[in-house]
Amino acid sequence: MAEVSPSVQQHFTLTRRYFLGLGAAGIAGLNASAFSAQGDEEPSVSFHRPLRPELEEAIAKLEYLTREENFRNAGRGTPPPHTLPPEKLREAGLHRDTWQLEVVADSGGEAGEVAAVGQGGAAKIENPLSKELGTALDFAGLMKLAEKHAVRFMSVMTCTNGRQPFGMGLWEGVPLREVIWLACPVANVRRVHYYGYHNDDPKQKFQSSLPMDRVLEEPPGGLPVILAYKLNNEWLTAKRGGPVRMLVPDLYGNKSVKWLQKIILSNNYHITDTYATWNNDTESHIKTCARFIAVPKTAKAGQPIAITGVAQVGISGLSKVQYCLEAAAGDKGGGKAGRRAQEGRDGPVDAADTAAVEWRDAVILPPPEHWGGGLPNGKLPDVPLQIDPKTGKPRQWPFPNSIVHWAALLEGLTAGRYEIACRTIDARGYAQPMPRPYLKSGHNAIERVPLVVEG
Ligand SMILES: Nc1nc2c(c(=O)[nH]1)N[C@H]1C(S)=C(S)[C@@H](COP(=O)(O)O)O[C@H]1N2
Ligand SMILES: [Mo]
Repeated sequence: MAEVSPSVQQHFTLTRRYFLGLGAAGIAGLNASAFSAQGDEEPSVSFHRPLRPELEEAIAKLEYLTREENFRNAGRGTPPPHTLPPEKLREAGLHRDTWQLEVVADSGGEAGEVAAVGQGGAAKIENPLSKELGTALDFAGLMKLAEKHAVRFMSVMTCTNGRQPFGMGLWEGVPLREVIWLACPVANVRRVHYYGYHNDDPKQKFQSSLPMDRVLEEPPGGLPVILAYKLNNEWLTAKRGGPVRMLVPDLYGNKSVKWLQKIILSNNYHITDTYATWNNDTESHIKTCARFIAVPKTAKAGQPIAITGVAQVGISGLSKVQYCLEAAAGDKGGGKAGRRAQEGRDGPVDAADTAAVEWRDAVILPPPEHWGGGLPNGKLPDVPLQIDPKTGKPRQWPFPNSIVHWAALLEGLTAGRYEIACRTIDARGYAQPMPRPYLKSGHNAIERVPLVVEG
């Protein structure tokens, strides 16, 4: 029986149509000779044969969007703010009825160690949104902006130091720039610094920052930085950083500050991120990398083995997911693929490490018809930015800063102890962990798992 890692409890039965939609190209890579014709529903793309039941069963356990309760959680604090009892949450402004957001100019030092820097002097803004002045933005004010500016998009939440993505969300929010324009910045704003509720204890502050430019405009095809208030079309829970969190779609999770309450516009161009002081490269774009979801620990010789996984699709896209099977180290002296990364050595994989290994292509699953995430009937609301409203289909697949699932069927294995490794090839042709193998800018070491085939 396939073992599902505890992080991936995203089980549901996909429609038959979804399997049929997998397409002939994928099946060819899965030893088509074993497939027999059947099927009673019109496939959505050209397709000859249904999948082998072993693979169909494994794929049926994958759900594209992560349910709120299945996200991995990161949110520091003593106590972590989401654990406060309801009345304390209200008091702390962590309820839609009491939430307030301040957008102020750097008064010197608040945005970080370094106060306003540069010849121009301190940032100037004409209409600070502050509690003191009674001008802070409340939730009703945010909803007013939302009437005109709300956007939805799908984006992966992933931690610099995480081995697996934390979750794939459909987020709704107001572009941060709309809120910043309310404050009328007029001069000397180079960086936007922000933090969330931290039990009113400066030592617990979790702060992040972005260049003003990134906030005001994204590259063509890019997604805006938003103040997110919904996940999977439901109000953002306290656990996910509600009522409002920052959501930065192309960087690692540490930029997406939860329980957001304060934004400081500043001439301080330095990175003031808490995460940077913890030995992380906080400016790193999300990397492309493959991870296993379900691989059996043991199997019988001759029995087809379905394996599934997830690929995190970073800024450089995805062209392939590959796997390789080697005799376990110590058995026949194999086990070279990604060994270096596995050993925690932080750097490029030697060509010699992977050349000896035969990498095979896995099937990358197509866009689902049932998107999961607890959406009623798995239907997306109108209309996430990555979806073409005319066709209802993704404009691109997979899209950057997302995930995609993959699957493969291993056949004809003889008894022995094996190791399976997986990797991505990004859209530029770089094999994981290249071109950015250093872990402190995002964990992308090659994953390997053992498999015992019994005679
Ligand atoms: N206020 C606050 N926001 C935070 C954090 C935190 O500790 N405090 N952790 C960050 C990090 S490091 C990550 S990876 C993401 C995780 O988001 P999630 O808990 O919704 O999965 O939240 C980010 N936002
Ligand atoms: Mo993180």
